[in-house]
This record gives sequence, structure tokens and C-alpha cells, in this order.
Amino acid sequence: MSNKDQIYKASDNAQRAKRGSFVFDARVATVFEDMISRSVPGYQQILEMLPTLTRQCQLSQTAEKQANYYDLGCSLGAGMVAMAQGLNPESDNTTIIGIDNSAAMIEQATQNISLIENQTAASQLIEQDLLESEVSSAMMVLMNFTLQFIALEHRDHLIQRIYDGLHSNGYLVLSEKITFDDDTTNQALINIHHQYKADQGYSQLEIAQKRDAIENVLIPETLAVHIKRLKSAGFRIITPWVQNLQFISILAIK
Ligand code: GEK
Repeated sequence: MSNKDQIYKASDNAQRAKRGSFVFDARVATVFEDMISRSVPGYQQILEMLPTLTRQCQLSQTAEKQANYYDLGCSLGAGMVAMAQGLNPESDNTTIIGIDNSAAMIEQATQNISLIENQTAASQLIEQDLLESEVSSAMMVLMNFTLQFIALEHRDHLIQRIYDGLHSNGYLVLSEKITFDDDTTNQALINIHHQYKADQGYSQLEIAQKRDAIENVLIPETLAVHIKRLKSAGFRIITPWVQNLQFISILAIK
């Protein structure tokens, strides 16, 4: 487990103003594992199922020349490690590619990823903006809570590029924080989520300060909007496979 997340603990107004909007800098990277585990209910559950999804994805496809497994917005590489666990160690045409535009994340991911190298597929970490990155010969693309940080106007095009880069029968696993059209439902889930964070040891001040910092940085959409976008891109199977409060994961198959 990484260091404890205490980024929003300070009650000092000057410090708070200095911090401004949420960014994926070195400070966040250092505590990221603790932060995401205590903030996103079901995060560990998704990671635990990923080896099974990856194994089935690999088995359900005909052997292709090159099979890439992407983790877009890979942070510290937890998704890459989980996908690697599901892959057949005998397959020699497989590469796991992690992409993230945070230098601090990529730096800290490098050590985690060195663990994969001994076990299975080749792996690659790339510091790059997803809007400029290439997705090709993909068997599986994981976007675990990343699309929500991409500007709304770029989301359709990015999902279309992912679809185009997948082999047929390829998987996209898209996890997102969602919002609901109905205000009452929305507010009820927000309240439960804040209680979840309080139960994980965050103070009311930390919860409020994080909420302010992440506003306008993380832009959630409704499940209907996600499904519509995936349909328009061309995916033939689209289904949520995990939901914990407003945190969902959708499986889309080409
Ligand atoms: C996990 N998937 O542990 N280009 C590249 N990376 C980006 C961009 C962009 N335009 N915008 C944001 N990121 C991980 C968790 S965290 C989710 C993903 C969260 C990166 C950003 O640097 C960060 O590492 C990641 O997307 C989002 O399974 O913090 O809630």
C-alpha cells in the first residue's frame, strides 16, 4: 500500500488557495493507490476481475499477428499488472502498453511494471496525451476512470479511435464516475459516496476540499450518454458489468 492520502487535510486557507484545481502531480502520484482505493468504491473489485476478463478476451479471439493490451490513463500501472495476470504466458505476440500524460505517474509506474516483465508479456510505458496517442492491433483497451478527465468535445473521437484500433471481438473496459438525470437520485448517491469516504477515514473538511478541487476537472456523464457514444462508435455488445454507487464499469465488445 502507498503512503496515506492527506492532500486535502490542511484547513489553512492560504495552502488551500495555493493548491487550486486537482492535478496529477508528484504529490498525488505518491499517495495515489491509497487515494483511489479510499475514494472509488469498487476499484479493487474491478482490478480483481480484470485477469478473468483479459483471459476470456484472449481466448475468444483468433490468434492475431500482434496483440496489444492498452491501459489508457494507466496511473501507477495497476490495470497493466492485473491484465498481465490474465494473459497466457506462452503467447509471444503480446504487449501491454500503458499511457499516461502525468510524468510523475509514469515515473512511479515504471517500478511496478518491471514486475510484469518477468512473468508474461512485453510491456511499455508511454508518457503522452491520450488525444495524441495511437491505438492499434488492440485485443483489449482498459480505460479505468480516465475518460472522465478528457474534455467533453474530444470524447466521441477518442472512443471512435479506440474502436477502430481494436481487433474484431476486442474488448473495451470503460470505468467511469457517472451522473444521473434525476437530481434526487444524484444527490442521494453523492451523500452515500461522501459517507463512504468518511467511513474510509476522510474528514468532512477533506471531503469538501477534494470535491471543490475536482469540480470542472472530472466531468461525469450519464450512463445513457456513454452507451449512446459506444453504440455510435460501432460496438456490438455494450453492458455495465460493475456498479458501486455512481462508479460503474462498462464492457463493450467490437
Ligand atoms: C487505475 N487507470 O489505477 N492523457 C493521458 N492521461 C491522462 C489524461 C490525458 N489527456 N488525462 C488524465 N490522464 C488508473 C486510474 S486515474 C483516475 C486512472 C482517478 C490520466 C491522469 O494522469 C491519471 O493518472 C489518470 O488519467 C486518471 O486503474 O484519479 O480518478
